[in-house]
Amino acid sequence: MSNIKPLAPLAMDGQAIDQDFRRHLVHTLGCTAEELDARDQYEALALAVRDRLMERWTSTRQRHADQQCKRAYYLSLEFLMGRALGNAVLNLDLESSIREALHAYGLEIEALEEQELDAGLGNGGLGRLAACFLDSCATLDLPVVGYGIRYEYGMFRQEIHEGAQVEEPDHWLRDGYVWEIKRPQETRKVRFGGRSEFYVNAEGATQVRWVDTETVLAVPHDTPIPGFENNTVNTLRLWRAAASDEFELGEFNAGRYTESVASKNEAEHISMVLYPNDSSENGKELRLRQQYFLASASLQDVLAQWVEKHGANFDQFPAKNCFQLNDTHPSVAVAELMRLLMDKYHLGWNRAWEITTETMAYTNHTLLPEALERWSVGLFRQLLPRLIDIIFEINARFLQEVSMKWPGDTERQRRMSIIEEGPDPQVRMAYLAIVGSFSVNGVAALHTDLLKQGLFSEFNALWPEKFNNKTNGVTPRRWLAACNPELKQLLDNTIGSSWVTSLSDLTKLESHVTDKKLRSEWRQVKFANKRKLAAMVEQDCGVQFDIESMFDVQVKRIHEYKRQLLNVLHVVHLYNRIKNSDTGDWTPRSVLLGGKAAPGYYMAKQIIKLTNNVAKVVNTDPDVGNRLKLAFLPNYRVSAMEVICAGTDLSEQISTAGKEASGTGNMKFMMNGAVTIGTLDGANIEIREEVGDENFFLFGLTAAEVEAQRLHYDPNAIIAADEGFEQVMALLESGFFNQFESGIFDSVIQSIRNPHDPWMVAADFRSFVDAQQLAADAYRDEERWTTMSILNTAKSGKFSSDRTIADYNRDIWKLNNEQ
Ligand code: CJW
Repeated sequence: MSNIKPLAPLAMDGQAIDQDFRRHLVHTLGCTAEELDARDQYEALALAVRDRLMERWTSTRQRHADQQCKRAYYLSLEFLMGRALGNAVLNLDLESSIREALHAYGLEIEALEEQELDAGLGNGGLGRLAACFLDSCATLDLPVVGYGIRYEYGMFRQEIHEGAQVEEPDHWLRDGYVWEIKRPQETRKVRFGGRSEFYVNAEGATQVRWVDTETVLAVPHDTPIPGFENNTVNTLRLWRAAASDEFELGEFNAGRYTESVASKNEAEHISMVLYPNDSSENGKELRLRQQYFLASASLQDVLAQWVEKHGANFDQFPAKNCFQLNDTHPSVAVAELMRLLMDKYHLGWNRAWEITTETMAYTNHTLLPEALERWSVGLFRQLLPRLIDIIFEINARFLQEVSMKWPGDTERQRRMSIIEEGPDPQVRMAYLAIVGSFSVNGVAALHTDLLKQGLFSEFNALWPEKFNNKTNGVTPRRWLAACNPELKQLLDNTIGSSWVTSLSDLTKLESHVTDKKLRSEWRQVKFANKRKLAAMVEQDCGVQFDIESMFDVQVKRIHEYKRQLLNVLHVVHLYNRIKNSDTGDWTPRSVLLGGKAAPGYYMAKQIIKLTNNVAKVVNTDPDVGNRLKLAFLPNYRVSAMEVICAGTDLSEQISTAGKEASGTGNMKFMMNGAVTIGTLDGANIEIREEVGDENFFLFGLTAAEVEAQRLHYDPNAIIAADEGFEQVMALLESGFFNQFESGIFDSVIQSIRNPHDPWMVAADFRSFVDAQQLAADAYRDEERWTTMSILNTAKSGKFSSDRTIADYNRDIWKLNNEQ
C-alpha cells in the first residue's frame, strides 16, 4: 500500500500531549474518569509519548533503508533496559509539555514514571552495557539493531527475610508492556534435535540437510530506542519462543489432542526465564537452547532481509553487515552463519568462511575461569547435530593453520583446540568466537592486556591484529541528565548543555572549580540527592541515614571477587573502634550495600546474611549513634541505581586486582561527583588516570602483585601482625554477630584465613582501612571534598558510552551512514 497518505507530524506542545493523553485513556484503555488509577495514567502518558516515537521510528527505518548503509547487530542474551518513559521524555525533549499537560489534573510526571516496572532482562554490567550501547548508537545515528530474547520472567526480585536473600519471580510482562510492538509477519523458525543427512543435488554436489527436527517459532517484539534530540529511533528486537502449529499427526490420531496441544508448551519454555548467573558456572541444556534460539533467529532475520534485496548474492554482505557478539553467549552464531550460508544458500565452505570471519566480532567480558563457557560435545550433538559437525570442521581447519605456524607442536594444538579433549569433551566457546571473528576486544585497558598476555596469549601470537581494547562507558543521558536533574541544571547553567552529547565538555567545569557560588550549589545538589537516597533507604531498609554523614556505597552483583566481605570487615573495624572509644576526629559514615546473589551461590548468600547481621548490631547499639550506619538495600536494580549514584559520596570499587574486567557502576558514580576508593582493577585504572591520583583513594595490591603473593600468601600471619585486624576477626569468630545462629558464618570467616583464598581479602585489609581513613579525613574537609567531587564529574568525559561506541565504529563496525 504505497498510496497511503503521509500523516502530519504530531505536535509536541502541552495541549497536544493533553489531547493524546485523554484520547489514550478513553479510546485505548477504555477508562472513565472515576475508574482511573495511577497505572492507567502511566500507560496513557506512555502511549502519547510512544506515538511521537513511532513516527520517528518509521522514518529512521525508511532513511536507513534508502541509504543502503552498512549495519551492525548487537547480539546479546541480556539487555538490562530499566524504565523507558523518563528516557523517552528526555530524548524527545517533552518534559515541559508533559508537565503543562499533567498540571491540569494535579499530576506529577515523577509519580507516573514510578508506575513503570524495570525491564530487567539482564544480570548486571554486561546487560546494562548493552542497553547503554543502544542508547549511544541511536544518539550517534548509527544503524545498529539490538537482538535479544524477550524473557517472560526477568531478573528475580530480591527480598530479604531475616537477613537472607529470597528470590521472587519477576513477571514483568503480566500487565502488558506498552513499549513493544509485536511483528508476527517476521516470525522465524528455529530447529533443534534430529540429525544431518547428506544428499547429492541436481548439479551433482554433495549437500547436507538437517532432518527430523523439532521446530520452534521465534516471534519478534520490537522496542524503540530513541536517540537524544536527533529524531533517530533505532530498534531492539527481542524474540519470543512460540510453538509451531504443525501438530504431529500420530498424536492426533491416537486421540491425544489435548496432550498434544499442551506439550507445545515446551517450545515456549525457551524464552520463559533469564538465567540469573553473573560470571558463574553453567551448562544447562535450556541455556544452550536459548543461545541457539537467539543466534539462529537473528541471523535468519538479517539474511532474509538481505536476500529480499540482493537475492542469494552475498558478495557485498561483509561490506554491509557486522555482528557484535556480547561475550560468548551468542557465539554459536559463528557456526550458525556457516550453516545458513552453506545449507540454505548453498555457498561453498571457503566462501562461507570468508563471509563469516569478515562479519563476526567478539567482545570478552571476563577472565574468571568459571565464567568461560564450555558445552559438552555430547549435549551439543544431541541438541544441534548439524552445528557440532560444522564446529568440528572449523576446528580441523583451524588446527591445520596452527600446525603450519608451529609444525610438530601437538601440545600447542591440544591447548588451542576448540574442542577440549577428555572423558567428556567440551566445546570451548571463547575459542570458537576468536577463530570465527575478525575482531576480539576486552572492555578496559588492563583487561585487554591480561587477555593478550594470559588467557588468549597463543591466539594473540597467531593473530595479533585481531586483538583490541574498547574501554566501557555508560550513557550520560540516563546516568546524569535523567537521574540527576538538579546537577544537570547546575551544569547547564555553568558550562552550557553540550556535555549531554559531548561529555568531554565537562572539563569546562575545571575553570569554575574555585567559584564560590558553584561550590555551594554543588553541595546543595548533593545534599538534595542524599536526602532522596536516605528516604529510599529508610523506606526499604528501615535504617536512618544522617545526610551530613559520608554516604559510602557499594552496589553490584554479590561475588567473592568483588569483595563485599572486605567492605563488611571495614565496617566491623569501625564499629570496634567506636566500642574502644577510639573516635577522635571521627567522620560519621553511612554505609550502603546492595546487589543480588546467584541463587545457587552459597558464599555470596552468606555475605548478604553477614552484612544484615552486622547491620542489625551496629544500627541498634546505643554507643554508635550517628557515627556509623550500615544498610543492605533489597532488590538492587537499574531504577534504584538512578537514585543511588546521584546521592553517593564515596564509591566502593574494591575487587581483587585483575578480576573485574571493567566495572561500569564506577563510571556512573564518578559522573555524579562521587569519589572512588578502589584497587588498580578494570576501568578504575583509567578513572584514576583521568581524575588524577589526588582525587582517588587508591589501595591494595596490583594484579601482578596479587599473582606474585599468591605463591606465599599467609593470611594468618597478616592478621596476627595487625592488632586492629585481629580484633575484627575475634569479634567475628566469637559469634558476636550471630548469637542465636551458631556457626552460620564459619565458612565465610574461614575463607579469610585460608592461604588459598583466591580473592586475598586479608592481603588488602590494612591498606583498605588506611585509604578509608584518608577518605574520611578528606570528607571532613568540606572544601577539599567539594573540589574532589567537582573534578570527578569534570574528568568523567572518557566514560561516556558515546566515546566507546565511536571507538567500536571507527575500529570494528566502520558504519558510514553517509554513503
Ligand atoms: O561485564 C561488564 C564488566 C564487568 C564484568 C561483566 C561480566 O564482570 O567487569 O564491566 C561489562 O563489560 N558479566 C559477565 N561476564 N563479565 C557475565 C554475565 C552473565 C553471565 C556470565 C558472565 C551469565 C552466564 C554465564 C556467564 C550464564 O550462564 O547464565
